[in-house]
Amino acid sequence: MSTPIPQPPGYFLVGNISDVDPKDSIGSINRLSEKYGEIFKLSLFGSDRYFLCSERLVQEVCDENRFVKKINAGLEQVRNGVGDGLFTAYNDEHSWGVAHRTLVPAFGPIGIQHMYDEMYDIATQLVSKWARSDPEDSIHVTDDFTRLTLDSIALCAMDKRFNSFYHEEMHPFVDAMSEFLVESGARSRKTRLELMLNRAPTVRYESNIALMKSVAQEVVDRRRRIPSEKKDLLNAMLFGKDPKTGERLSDDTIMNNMITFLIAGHETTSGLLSFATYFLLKNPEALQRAQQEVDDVVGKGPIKFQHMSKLPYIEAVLREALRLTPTAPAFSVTPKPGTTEPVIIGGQYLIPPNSTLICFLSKSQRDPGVYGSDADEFKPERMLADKFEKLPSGSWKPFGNGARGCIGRPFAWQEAILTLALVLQNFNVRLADSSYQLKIKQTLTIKPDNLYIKVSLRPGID
Ligand code: MNH
Repeated sequence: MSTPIPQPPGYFLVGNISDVDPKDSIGSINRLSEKYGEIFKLSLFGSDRYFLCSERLVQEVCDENRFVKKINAGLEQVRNGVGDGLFTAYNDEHSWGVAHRTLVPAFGPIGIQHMYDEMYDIATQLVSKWARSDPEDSIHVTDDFTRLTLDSIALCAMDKRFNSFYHEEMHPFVDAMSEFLVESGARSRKTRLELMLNRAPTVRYESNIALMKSVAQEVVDRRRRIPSEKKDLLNAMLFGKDPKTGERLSDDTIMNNMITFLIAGHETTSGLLSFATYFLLKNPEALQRAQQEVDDVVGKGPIKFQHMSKLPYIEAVLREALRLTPTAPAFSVTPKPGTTEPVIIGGQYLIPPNSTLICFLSKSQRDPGVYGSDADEFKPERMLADKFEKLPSGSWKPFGNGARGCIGRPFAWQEAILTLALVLQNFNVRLADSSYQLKIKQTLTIKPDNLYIKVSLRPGID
């Protein structure tokens, strides 16, 4: 016997479309989960989607022997811009394996150690900018963190300087990218007829894709013209060989991955740094403890690569921020190809083969069965290494799962620790408006909306 999976009453043809506010889908899903519990189903645009909101269900579908990543309707559209790039490649797409095996070492511990000095260079640009601001200036934190993360991935991965801190406006790549992502989502909700009748958004969409491609092409062309000895991702892609098959990446795959890194490599980390800052400002004791840790471990001198593994409380703050506000808020899986019969999950729910199962992190990472009745509160202590290591495996999945999990995790982690530590070392930080209430802005990722801070340089720093 299986338990029926709840679904809000829908409408003929459009199904549950009215249950999800496209501007606040996370809020909508959160509310539905409060009403229906650990699993519910929505029928959207002709297909059923199952939302998994508890630790145990997420844990179960993260078993790669039974489930694999699903390229859902939204990702299918993102392929219009980045094709077989790592993030959007199909599981059985040959070029995914070639690119994955070629790039894993470049993103590994030694790879990112090579990138430390360049990350530090960019992070100090943020510090210099803030140091020159008037203590009464309001700083749009998320914009500056986006400048930092974009410049950092571009410099570390492909030796390209966007120099975002020297410009009022963001680099055109940023706008093209966010419009492209938003429109990819919108397109997955449009019918073919709508796409045909209203061409204007498609024209704009295509010009955004062209802009992203031209930025990536320019970088590739320059490297071919002026070779470099750098051990970066671009050289790994241009000259590296797949250790398994000996193959090289095709030019198309290289371009797709360049754009993929620029996109995947900055939005999520910028959001993480912004949320971490927000939570620290709302929790003065945690802020104090984090700053104290930097003072004790680093003092006033330069922050070195060796410090990265010696800041456990900073790491706990980042983990707790990603738990409460996972900047990539969900990922999708499906029963393994070849599954012909419905599968049972949670010992009780019947799932048809080919269905989309959405691991909804904003809820599953707040499972009170794991985190207790204070699951909604920001408490970095629960993420200190000894406790973190004992958490059940489905309770913290902000970087996705298994072979298709985040390849940039060590990169993002180093960048986030370094930046947060550098900010706390140099500044006292406060909210520009102490009554600020968290509002979330979502594209494909989430960030705090309209978060402004004020900073003052700490005494004793030259
Ligand atoms: Mn990242 C995959 C979250 C930083 C590049 N990333 C994923 C997935 C999640 C994720 C979740 C799995 C998506 C899915 O299953 O559909 N990533 C993050 C978060 C941060 C992050 C929360 C920062 C914080 N990611 C980065 C950085 C880079 C990067 C930095 C690059 C420099 N991520 C990727 C790529 C993939 C990915 C590439 C796809 C990997 C694959 O499927 O082979």
